[in-house]
Amino acid sequence: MKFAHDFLFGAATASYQIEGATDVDGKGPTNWDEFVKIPGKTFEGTTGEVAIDHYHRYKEDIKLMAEMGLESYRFSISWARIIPDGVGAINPKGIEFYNNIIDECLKYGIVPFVTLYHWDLPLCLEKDGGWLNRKTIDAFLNYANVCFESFGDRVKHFITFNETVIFCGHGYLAGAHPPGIHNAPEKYFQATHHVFTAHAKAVIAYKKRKQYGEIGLSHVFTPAFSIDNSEDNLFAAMHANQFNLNWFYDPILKGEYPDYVMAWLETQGIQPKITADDRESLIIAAPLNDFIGLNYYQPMRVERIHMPGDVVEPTRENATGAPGNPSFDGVYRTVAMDDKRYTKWGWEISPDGFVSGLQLLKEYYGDIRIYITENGLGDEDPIIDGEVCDIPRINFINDHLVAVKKAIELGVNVKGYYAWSAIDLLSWLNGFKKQYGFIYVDHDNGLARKKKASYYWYQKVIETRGSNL
Ligand code: BGP
Repeated sequence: MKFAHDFLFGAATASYQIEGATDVDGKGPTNWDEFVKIPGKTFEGTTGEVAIDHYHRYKEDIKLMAEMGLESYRFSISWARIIPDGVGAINPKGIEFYNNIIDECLKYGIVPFVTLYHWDLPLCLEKDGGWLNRKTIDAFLNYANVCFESFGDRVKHFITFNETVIFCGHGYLAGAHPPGIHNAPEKYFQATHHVFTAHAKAVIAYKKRKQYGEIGLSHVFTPAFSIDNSEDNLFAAMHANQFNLNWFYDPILKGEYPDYVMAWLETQGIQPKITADDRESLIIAAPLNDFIGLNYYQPMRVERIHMPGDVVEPTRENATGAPGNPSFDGVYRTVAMDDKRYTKWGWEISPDGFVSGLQLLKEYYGDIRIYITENGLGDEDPIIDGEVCDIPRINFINDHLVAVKKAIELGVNVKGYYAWSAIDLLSWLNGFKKQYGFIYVDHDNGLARKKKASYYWYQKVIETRGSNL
């Protein structure tokens, strides 16, 4: 089977992870610019100050993407480049930079797929309470409107937020992302609610403009499966999916929160405060969402435990949920299983889990349009005779594209696939040690770019619309 002609083959990045130039041309500071200064937070103390200097090399990078045949490029806008203090004046240089990126993509026929919020919050807003402060909802709506106004004539695909569970979970439960707060479930749920409300308001505002594009949000997709058929562990998987899937998709797609999670929050006395206006926004926005983006890296294998609620701060190596950690409420724990394969960072490699997860999602939410907005292998790529031989990445993406094909055949409405990442970039907590790209960046040689084996392979996949998989 070939992928349909309107299926987009893409690749993704995020502003903080590639741009550098953190205080250039009027950009304001962000929560991440500040957070990485705290000793021990990132591998070898890496920061985004230079990252891979995409700010100055975007033409070279987009040219390489075009040569690879990329049909669509997912990138994010740094809020603080556009509105340096989060709420005040617009920085024309910031608008100009993203206009240049968009125009450069269009020059090659690459469809720009824009994320408005990929975790870098203007520092002033973070200092003012960040996502716990309701004012951030209005600030986001204002920022989103500036983006729609400035770029919406050429950008027809907008993602409001990237992975709420990660920036809120790591921000308020694990303390591994800004604002670095540990084990505060009440704050975590309140912050997620503010994000969903901000999303809903932005969706409504976008649709009012009649720019005739599509809008949705991306979530990290970690479907939970029980390690066996015991009643206890099946309960653990159900519970994990309620908290990690339904809590994040129900308010977006149904306009209401899952009863199961709400009832649990009530027993703990930590339900988020929801105003009548929030509720109304969620209800109005729900049917207006055009798609959901899924970032799939791995599923979760879970077993039931009975512990007092607490979260262990994850190590950098398993920061995004590799096995070993109890859930914040002490109800289940993620488990590494002998018969599964894992990456060097302990993330399970499971194309089958991808297909089953997509089927589960279809059961919950029907035919909603889906883009796979991230999927890829973090590795230390081998260099042999000067060539980057990232064969494990080729195998990984191959198997996951085959899984997408299977899911489509099973009736799941997947319209595009974005590999993470287009080019090697800064991993939030793992520095440059962990690579994901089709394009290698040589940090010992002035950040020179080089095509990897996977670059030529993906080029072929796109050229043949996946018929060689
Ligand atoms: C996702 C993020 C990306 C990227 C990716 C890989 O959660 O949206 O920005 O970082 O994970 O994560 P890591 O760099 O931790 O391996």
